[in-house]
Parts: sequence; C-alpha cells; structure tokens
Amino acid sequence: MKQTLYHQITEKKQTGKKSFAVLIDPDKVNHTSIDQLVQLSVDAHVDYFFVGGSLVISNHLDECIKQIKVACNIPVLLFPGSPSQVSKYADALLYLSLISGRNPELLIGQHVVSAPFVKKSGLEIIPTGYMVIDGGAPTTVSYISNASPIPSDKNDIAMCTAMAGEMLGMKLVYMDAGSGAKRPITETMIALVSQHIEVPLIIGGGITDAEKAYLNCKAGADIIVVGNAIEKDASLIKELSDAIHSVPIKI
Ligand code: 1GP
Repeated sequence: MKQTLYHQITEKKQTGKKSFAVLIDPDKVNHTSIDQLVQLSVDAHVDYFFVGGSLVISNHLDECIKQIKVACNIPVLLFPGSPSQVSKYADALLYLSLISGRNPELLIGQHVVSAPFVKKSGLEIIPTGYMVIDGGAPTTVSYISNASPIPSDKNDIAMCTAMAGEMLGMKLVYMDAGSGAKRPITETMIALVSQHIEVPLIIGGGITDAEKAYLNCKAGADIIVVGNAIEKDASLIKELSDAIHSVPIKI
C-alpha cells in the first residue's frame, strides 16, 4: 500500500530529520520560472513544494502543479489561502484551521461550505492547526484573515494554542509570521511550542537566510517553509536546503 505523505512526515520527525519546503505562489511564477525552481530544488534535495497563497488572482493553479509533477518527484502539498485553491493534481492538502484567530469562517465556516468538494478531490487531507504570529508589520495573511495574530513575544499563548490544536486532532501545527514578515518567529517560541506537542511543527514567514533556517530547526522546527526570499534569489534554495539538512539527526 502506498505510504501517505503524512506518514513520511512523521517518520522523519521521529528520526529528527529536518525538511525544507519551497513555497510557490502560482501568481508569482510562469512556465520558465517554474522549470528553474524545480531544477534548483531537485539539485538541492528539497523535500516538498507548498503551493498556494493568500490571494490567488490568476487561474493557473492546476497548470502550475501539473508542470511540477511532470518535471520531478518532489511531493506537492497545497497550502490554500481559500477553499477555491484545491487541485486534484497535488499530493496532499494542508487542511488549515486558523486556530490562532477568532474568525469562525477560517476556523470552520469555509470548511463546511467546501467539504463535499474537498472530499471529492481524492487528495490526502492533512488537518493542520494554522497559527499566525505577529511578524512586525501587517502581512497579507494577517489582513485577509481578519484575525489578530499572536503577539511575537507571547510564547505561552502560542504554546497553549498549539497544544489545544493537537488535542483537537490537528496532525500538523504550522506557525507562520506571514509571507515577507519583517520579524520571523523567535527560536524561543519555536522551542517552547515544539516541547509541548508531538505532531510535526512547520515554521515559515520572513526566513531569508540559511543561519535562521538552521537555528529554527535546532530550536524544534521540523519543516521550514521559504517563499519570498527565494522569489528574490532562487540560488538561496541550495544554501537553505544544505543548512536545514545539516542539522544533526537524533540517535
Ligand atoms: C508564508 O510561511 C510562508 O505563508 C513563507 O513565508 O514568503 O516570508 O518565506 P515567506
């Protein structure tokens, strides 16, 4: 039987292997740049592609994913900003509930409306507790979600939110400072949250260099997501991937 992607993610966590996900916003790529990103990612042993964005203005999500899947074997996980961002060509869907906010639409409302459509997609669904952390300035996700982010120094709130998410059945916790965040999430917050949950922890938002990615992993992140910095300089893929994969594996 084919192993689920979630199974692979948890196996990696158990052995302490860290992973790198390149975030692709379908609005910000074209046929040529997808080819380049895929080639650089294959060469750098990138673990996952996350595809999605808070706003997807263009309508080429399917084409974008099909192009990636034809070119490589790196799994594609949908990271949807709205229920319309579902593509059957992906490998799995991060089924996000914005547990850091108090906007019922993003906690459960949109899920109810889109449930039959999501189920019909046949995608592997991975329930994900999504937590937006204040990144120093309003980001697209903090504006669009119409929900206050968790203040960046309130480590205990982040910890309790992640714990509650896990006990509610979330299979992943994703802490995000928002794309292009001025201030990425602190290692102190990452360490505290990771010590209090068993499920894999994804960290993203404002990570622009290999050292930060490495420190985030040492603090307890299992998957590092980078989008914005790679859009500006795709050669960073190799540096980031090497740093993330160089974190010592637990014996
Ligand atoms: C945003 O976590 C992702 O949702 C990645 O953020 O684009 O700042 O790398 P960046």
